[in-house]
Amino acid sequence: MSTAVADVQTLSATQLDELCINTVRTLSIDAVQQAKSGHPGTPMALAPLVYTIWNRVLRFDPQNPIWPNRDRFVLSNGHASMLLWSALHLTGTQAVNSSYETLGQPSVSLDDIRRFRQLDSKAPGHPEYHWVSGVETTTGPLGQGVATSVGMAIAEKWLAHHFNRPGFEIFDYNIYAVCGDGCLMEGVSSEAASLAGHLGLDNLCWIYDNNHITIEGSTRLAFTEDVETRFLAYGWNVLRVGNANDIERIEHALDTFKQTKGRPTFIVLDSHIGYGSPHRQDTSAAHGEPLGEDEVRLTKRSYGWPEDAKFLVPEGVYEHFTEGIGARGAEARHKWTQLFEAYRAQYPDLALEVELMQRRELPAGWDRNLPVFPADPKGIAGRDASGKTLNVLAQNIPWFLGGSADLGPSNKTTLTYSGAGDFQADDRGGKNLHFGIREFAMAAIVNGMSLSKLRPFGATFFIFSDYARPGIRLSAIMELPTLFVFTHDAMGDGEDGPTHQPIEHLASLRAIPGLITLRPGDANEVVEAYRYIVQLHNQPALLALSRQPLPTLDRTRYAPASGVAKGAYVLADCPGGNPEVIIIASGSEVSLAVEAHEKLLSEGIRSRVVSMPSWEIFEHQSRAYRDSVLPPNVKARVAVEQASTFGWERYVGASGQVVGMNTFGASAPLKELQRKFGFEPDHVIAAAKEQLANSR
Ligand SMILES: Cc1ncc(C[n+]2csc(CCOP(=O)(O)OP(=O)(O)O)c2C)c(N)n1
Ligand SMILES: [Mg+2]
Repeated sequence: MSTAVADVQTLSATQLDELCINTVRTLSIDAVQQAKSGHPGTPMALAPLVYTIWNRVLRFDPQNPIWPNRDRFVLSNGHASMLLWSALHLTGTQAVNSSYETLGQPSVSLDDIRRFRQLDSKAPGHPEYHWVSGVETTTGPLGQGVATSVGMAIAEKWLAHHFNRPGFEIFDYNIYAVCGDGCLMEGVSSEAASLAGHLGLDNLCWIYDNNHITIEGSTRLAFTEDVETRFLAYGWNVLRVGNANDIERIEHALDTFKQTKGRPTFIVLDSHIGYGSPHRQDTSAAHGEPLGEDEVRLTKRSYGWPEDAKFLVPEGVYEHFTEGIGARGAEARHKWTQLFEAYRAQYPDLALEVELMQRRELPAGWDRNLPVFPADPKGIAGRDASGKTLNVLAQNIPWFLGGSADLGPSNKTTLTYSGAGDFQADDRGGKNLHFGIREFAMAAIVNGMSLSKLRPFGATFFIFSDYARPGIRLSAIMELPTLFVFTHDAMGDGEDGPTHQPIEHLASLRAIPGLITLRPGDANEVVEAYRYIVQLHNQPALLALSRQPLPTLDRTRYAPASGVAKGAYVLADCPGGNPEVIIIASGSEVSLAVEAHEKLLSEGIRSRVVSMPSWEIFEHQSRAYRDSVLPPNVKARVAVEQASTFGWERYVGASGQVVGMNTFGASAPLKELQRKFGFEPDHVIAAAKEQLANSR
């Protein structure tokens, strides 16, 4: 019997389940067919899983998809996005705007699904946080979704420890992440799974779509390891459901997850990609192309679905979701809201914290006791100034926390104040995270923590930003206020040699849209950089900090470091302020520029030094301001930065000069490297004079 056309009243509970599942399948098939692009096979296979999680298990209120204690659902195999669009649509999940208000309109309408993968549709190719309400994280780059889910699980544990009180389980949610072969082949999922096992994150459940198929064909081509044993070795509880259509078994496995304490759960789900398609099932052809009109009909016939119906949501389907997740979610949220009101009465300060966090606001006094560094020619390293600042911020902002990928003592990111603690299985309140030597997972985990409204930071050497880069990129796409603290920003660790000396990193990270890069020039610029970063709501930021001491500039003589908030500012100028040559510098080269400048001034040359810690912030300023810092008529310009020269033409112009790097570095003491590569006052002075001569 065709369940789609039957009178809904006559359907058994099982038939109703099947009707909903086949609705997800056929919506996915139709959307891909209409778009002439997309991935139908996995939604066809995983519709029962997604149905079970959403309609039977997830504590999620479609009326308020940002309720803080909701369970999180992550679709790490983001190419199967039609699963998510179907779930959000059929549950009637509401859209929320950037002011956290529900808009009284669906997050994903049937029309959006009809316009799958088209411009402005709320059903884009892959799940996009920020663009579609109810999407918990952007996915598509395989492996990152599951890695991000580990950050969400860490966050939940921290939040529960920090906020829960006897009788007040304010945070007790779970995280469900679905992934495929691709996610598990990617190294980042191994990094993250290893850490999740170590940390005993029993609020985390990954469901692995074990379909033996990837794009090139069978997993026999390249993926024959024993995945289950691998996860057992990581310390996970491993379960198996041998039939992806058996929703009772799926529910049972999810139930077992909820009972499991002390370790995360990994459910292997054996499935058939393209389930129900007579000619495509179990083939890689089902992965990433439309079935074709004929096959669509045959497939619908196999489901007992009307063959000509398109985008059909049969009577009874919306209602069934309303009775399932709708009722369960509303009740859970209602109970929580009541609990939270009682909590507010008893713990007003904590309740206020919860609310501030949700809107990404800062607590009063967040900037008290920020250090001010006195002028000092010997100075202090960027990383040391950073460590002092981080320790103040972490005390002022309870939910500001983070750690390093095993370089804490070098990055100076360890929070050392009394009570800071280490986040571990036996201390969920610790504010020092130990990511281990797993930079990519660290970045994804930082994203997951930020998605959970914490203010996390992750740290490593700047050179290894390459290892974290895909996570940083997703941070920027998702517009998350994450923070990456990268030290050893140039050739400061000279003897380590070219493998440890960043060259192209600044240029390449400056190219990521929305990411704020900051390379402060002295200790007070470090503090001001933090002051700026902490106030960001929707942009990730990256600090490139020196390993070696930098002179702390005398701010009674030079402009105040608060200029950092403008990205670039006139640090030192000629009397009268009408320069004939401008030296632009960042980081460790700022004091070098000042030294050159003083010499030029003493020779009667009207020079100006612009400290430019951040291109991106500078670009946000008005043209009038930018022109006041870099007057267009002054063509004689020199940029000094111990990094790739790539891109500096933007500020020095076609005729300007860049004292930078065009090769890799070398292994030698810093002083020798500075001489070899021209980072000395005489070289900068010569460049400035050459510029002047050419411009006259
Ligand atoms: C990091 C990354 N590499 C490559 C791709 C391109 N890609 C998308 S899906 C896919 C195959 C994934 O296979 P699997 O996870 O088994 O998904 P299934 O076909 O079973 O749904 C590939 C290679 C990607 N999205 N992300
Ligand atoms: Mg697969």
